[in-house]
Amino acid sequence: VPRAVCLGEAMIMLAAETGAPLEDVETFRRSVGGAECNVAGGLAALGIPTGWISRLGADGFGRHVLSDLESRGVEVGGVEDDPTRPTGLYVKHTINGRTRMHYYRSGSAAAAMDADFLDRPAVRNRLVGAELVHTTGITAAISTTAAALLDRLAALRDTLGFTLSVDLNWRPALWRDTDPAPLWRLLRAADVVLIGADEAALFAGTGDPDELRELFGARATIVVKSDAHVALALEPGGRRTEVPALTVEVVEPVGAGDAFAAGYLAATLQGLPMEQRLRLGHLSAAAVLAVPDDHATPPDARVRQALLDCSDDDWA
Ligand code: KDG
Repeated sequence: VPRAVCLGEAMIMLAAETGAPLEDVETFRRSVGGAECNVAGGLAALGIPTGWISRLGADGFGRHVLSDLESRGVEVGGVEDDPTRPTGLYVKHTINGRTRMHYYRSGSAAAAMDADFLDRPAVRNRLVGAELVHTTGITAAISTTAAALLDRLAALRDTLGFTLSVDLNWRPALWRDTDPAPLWRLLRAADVVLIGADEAALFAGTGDPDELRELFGARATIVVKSDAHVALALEPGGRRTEVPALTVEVVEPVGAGDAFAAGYLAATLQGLPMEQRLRLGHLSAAAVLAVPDDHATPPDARVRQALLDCSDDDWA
């Protein structure tokens, strides 16, 4: 039984092989992305038995997503096939160091998730057994039915007792003309909120942890990753812990937030103190920053342990 469950859409990612205008790009490299499945892969790589719950098209892309996640150790028994809708796609295109995402996902199999999806035995059993369920603001954006599923998920948390973790993952391109009220409800229901200060400023008008706490309510531990590359955790009792990021050469940043979430949540499930949760978040994020994909294998266990145990001076 998975200890952690991640719920949300996975897609085939097609990364443009050159920074030419998109109309001139002829070759794309295939990979797999999707915020919640990135976190699932990260948790599994850090030794946490993890399931991913979603829907995929009954197509070649869906089969690739499934086998890719399985090869990374993610449990996929809670994934449903849809013969009538496709697996979503997105194109990742980096021009002059700026990455743009082009989504081809409306009407996807995952967008058809709805509140009743949580009643399927394969899904419900995994939620019943989970200590932690992680999702993101992207799931609130992909369809009104997926947004309704999240209200139901928050209600289930109250009866089943898992910890509900939410990463804001603010994606303005998915919210055009859509009321973000479901995302506010999700954030206010969460036990853990992971958020970047810059996206928080765009979404909520502030990246300040105390102001975010006012907006989201006092229930959650709020982890804010600031522009200055410091992660700050503000716990319900008011305790603050800050840990600077490692210095790394950034190849492409998309997915680093998901890796941070995986590290933070894995350390939480392992019962590590807050400083080490934030350190494991940074360590996992560093691995993703160094590759063009949205996910990466974290440093191996010996390196991780050495960095978790080192003094503050040696850390950064
Ligand atoms: O956090 C990384 C994700 O943004 C990426 O993997 C794709 O899920 C994705 C999205 O909707 O942008």
